[in-house]
Amino acid sequence: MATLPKVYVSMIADLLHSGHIKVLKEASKYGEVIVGLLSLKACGELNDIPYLDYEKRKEVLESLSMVSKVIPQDSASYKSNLEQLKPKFVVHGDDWIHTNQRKYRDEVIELLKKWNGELIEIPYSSDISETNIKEQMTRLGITTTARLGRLRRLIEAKPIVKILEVHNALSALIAENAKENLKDKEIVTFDGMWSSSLTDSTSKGKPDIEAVDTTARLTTINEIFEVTTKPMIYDADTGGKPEHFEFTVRSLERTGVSAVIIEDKTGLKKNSLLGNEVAQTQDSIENFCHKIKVGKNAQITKEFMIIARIESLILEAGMDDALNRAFAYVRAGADGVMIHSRKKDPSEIIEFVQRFRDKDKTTPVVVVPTSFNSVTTDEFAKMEVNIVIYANHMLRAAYPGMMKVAKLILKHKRSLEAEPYCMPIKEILELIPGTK
Ligand code: SPV
Ligand code: MG
Repeated sequence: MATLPKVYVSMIADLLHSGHIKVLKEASKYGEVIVGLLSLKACGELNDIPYLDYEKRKEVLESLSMVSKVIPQDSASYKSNLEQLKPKFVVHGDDWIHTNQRKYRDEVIELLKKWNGELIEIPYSSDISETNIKEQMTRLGITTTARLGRLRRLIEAKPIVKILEVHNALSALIAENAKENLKDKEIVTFDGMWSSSLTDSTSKGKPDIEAVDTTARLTTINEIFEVTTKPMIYDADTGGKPEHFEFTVRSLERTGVSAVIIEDKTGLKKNSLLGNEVAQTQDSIENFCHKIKVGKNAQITKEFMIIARIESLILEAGMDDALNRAFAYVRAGADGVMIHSRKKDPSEIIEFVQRFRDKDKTTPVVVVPTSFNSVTTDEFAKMEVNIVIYANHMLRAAYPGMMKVAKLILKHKRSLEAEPYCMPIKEILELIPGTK
């Protein structure tokens, strides 16, 4: 019996719908359909993180009669799979001409020429698409567990996870919706949110000394979670006493927070960016490891992350101390380390990450480049940093605008002169969907 020609279809197939079925049905008319199913890493390259893991998506596809085989596609590029299979046909919806996948389409066309293959493009049905379904799901909201687990998937999938500070629901909507179109039709967004002790305290008019209690912090987070879907990393300062930290971990998990960061300081906590200008004490390695272990034992989900923050560089205890602590905290069970610095020059951060990565290739590394702000996210990704947190910028951006307008009203004894610095009333009324 003559063998059928090979037909290659690449898919994420997260939420399978009639658009996918149409492509697969059409593909099966040309021969034996092999689906290249995008791995989590490949999805990350397309900035499209699926809800379902690889095995679940594979199981669904394999049960379809038009699919003869499902193989992994480990990159957004089809090159490796196509060169291996040399299929007669590649079938795709014609929508990719207008998206960030265009460069992969061009590559497919070039590759197919080598063995006289053919690209078949099926008219895309814009009424049903994964993007539309995902947008509708976002509008409906997200469950606690889905939000909680998402951070780990993002770390696995993306070269770098970008996190923005939020201190109330409105700033969180910016983290949720801010979007920038770069060249090559690449669309960049933030991946998640940072509940900062500094900005949550400051927006409540209190100093950053653990004076705002966990209940008040969680009230802010609940308001944020009502209107957003992205995962959150929580700044728990020192984590308090180990006996208290246990309760914090469980409260955060119940709320749907993905990770907590605790810093290895003890006594009255002061903000790190003050460094040794104020009295600050670092905890012993032994005590802090104990706190990490208590937290890990307390957590109920397997996805929740406890990240250990090392203050050695902030407190000028030296690079070797920072590294010793990092390895000790990982051995104690920390799911990641955050290294902090208040120097403008990034060299001590670069050295720490290099020396840490020499010995530990996998534990996620987090940085907060408030001071060393010249380094780009792409550069951090190259250094094998996993998460970058822009820790205070929303609050710092809002305050000068408010102060300027307040002073202009005082100066001119009316608001006319302040108007150019304010958002038009019509726009603020339309800012939040459902206002009208
Ligand atoms: C925060 O945002 O509260 C932080 C980061 O802990 S820093 O202010 O740089 O210490
Ligand atoms: Mg803090």
